Amino acid sequence: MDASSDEGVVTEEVIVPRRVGQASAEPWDVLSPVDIEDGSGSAQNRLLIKGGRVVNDDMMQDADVYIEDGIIKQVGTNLHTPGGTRVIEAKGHLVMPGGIDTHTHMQMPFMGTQAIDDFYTGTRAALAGGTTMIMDFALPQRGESLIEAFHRWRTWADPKVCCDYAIHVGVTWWSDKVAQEMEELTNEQGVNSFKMFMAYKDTWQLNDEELLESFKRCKELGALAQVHAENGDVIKENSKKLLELGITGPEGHEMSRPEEVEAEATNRACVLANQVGCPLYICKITSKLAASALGQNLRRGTLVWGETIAAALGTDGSHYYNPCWQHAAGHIMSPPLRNDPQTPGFLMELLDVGDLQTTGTDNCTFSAAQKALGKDDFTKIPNGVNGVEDRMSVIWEKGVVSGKMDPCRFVAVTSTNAAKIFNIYPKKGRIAVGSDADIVVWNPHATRVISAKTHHQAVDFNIFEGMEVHGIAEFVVCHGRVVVEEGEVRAISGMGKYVPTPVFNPHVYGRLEERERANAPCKVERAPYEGPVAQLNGQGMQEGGIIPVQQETFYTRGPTRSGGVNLHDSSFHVSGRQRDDDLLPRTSIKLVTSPNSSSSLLGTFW
Ligand code: URQ
Ligand code: ZN
Repeated sequence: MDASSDEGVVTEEVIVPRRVGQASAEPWDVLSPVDIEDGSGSAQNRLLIKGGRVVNDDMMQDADVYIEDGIIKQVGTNLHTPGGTRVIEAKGHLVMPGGIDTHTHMQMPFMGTQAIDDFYTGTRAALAGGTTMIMDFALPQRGESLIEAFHRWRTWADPKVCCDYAIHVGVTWWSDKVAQEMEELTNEQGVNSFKMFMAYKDTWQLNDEELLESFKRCKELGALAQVHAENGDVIKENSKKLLELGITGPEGHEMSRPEEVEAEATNRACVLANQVGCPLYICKITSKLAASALGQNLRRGTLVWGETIAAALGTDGSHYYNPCWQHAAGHIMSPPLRNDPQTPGFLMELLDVGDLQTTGTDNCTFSAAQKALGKDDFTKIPNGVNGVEDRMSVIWEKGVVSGKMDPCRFVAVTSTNAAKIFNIYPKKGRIAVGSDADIVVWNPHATRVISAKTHHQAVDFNIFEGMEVHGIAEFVVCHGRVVVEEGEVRAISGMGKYVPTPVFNPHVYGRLEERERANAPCKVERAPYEGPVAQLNGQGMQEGGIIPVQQETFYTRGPTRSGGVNLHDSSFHVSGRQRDDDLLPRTSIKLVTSPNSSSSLLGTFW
């Protein structure tokens, strides 16, 4: 769809990336930035996307977009562009900010193996589907330095990524060292979000006290606290029970962690975060109950944001009951897909109305052979599924084509909201002058059938297998460079850059200060208490449950000269207590009269 621009004939410059010394580039071939910059491939830095409809989260307009040196320079009509500008004809297409996938795990070591999509295949597939940025996780093992984990992930990603990326860091254990490293990561490495796990008992799970400490630390640092919200203790208990019943198949996975196990943790995380005034982000909500729990907290004023994922929007947990073990195991992820066919539509509607704000994929792929590590025990099936390539199309199909949301809302939930929440807006997430030229030219009417046979991911399984979807990324521009052209992916390994995410995001922290001022607790001024005070026996307890009464509370007059009780003193107190309450109850009372009395009342009451 190349064409000359109206402003006169523009020599068309077509790029055919070639590896130095190779006759032609294989479609899967990659170029390093050096190949491009040393003149072997022509560096295209002027691009005009013409005739399309620009869609941002807040508006749509028919406009052209001019790009130079990776940045959007002009948006409008009748633009003046310099000679040598490449033109992409976008008539009948939507020109949208490239997708931002808030939740991926490329090449992650997990459950004894390693996710099979790495930072190259994973980001190349992302671009193929219209996603131009991913947010991955550096997850230290318990006891490991967070900073070392962060740098390890950087060394994995930087040479391979074909698109930009950010990193959330896992707080998988707690100590003063962790607290100190969190500060270094925010101050020096551009990390503004930390993830705590409420599941994965005995590995990454934090208890409530550790969650509170990590939330307080996030707040001190101006960072966003993320949680994986499932009750890991219940999951461990249920898993043991199910295995003892001989339920070892993938169906046991969802049985072990029903919706209420996700909802309980979601609510608990909201309450804990709210009690310490920490902004909270709930990752990958997959159930109605958890989404409803988040919504209730949201409406009580809790600062909480919710993410769901392509898998939960596009399919459901019925697959766990498929008689084919591999098919069922291929859908294993946590929290699991739900066996309620209404769930995908329910979650999509919450995205539209704003109870949920972002969409990730939790892309963490394992081949059939890797999944078979759990062939005899569902707790050993590596958790994780695909999504990074198909997220945009699945949400377009299930969200826009279904009439649940309009294209502006689609842009919000696939790109802009993520940029705002993670404080990289409008650098990312918008078609505007000055924003990064990460753009997708979207054909809303074209269709494709999703299949592992044709997808760009390395994994041999696709949870959306056979699904026909509308919405195709005809062109994808990343860093101002055309990396997808009519379905042809021209990924450039290492072209992506790490994107620092700054702390104290006004979108997240902007209202916290005022809110805390408005809700600050204040003491009540009152006269000091003058009444009786119990005595403690040193261990903080009342001795034997008997409350020793301060003698002076009953006797306002001192003892008589002989040391006896002054009979003018009262024997009971206004509090209702009696003088002898502290004495053990007696079985009988022996009346003793003075020696010289002859009262017939001598005897015994009981
Ligand atoms: O739980 C996660 O976020 C990681 C460990 C991948 N596994 C998964 O099922 N999502
Ligand atoms: Zn995850």
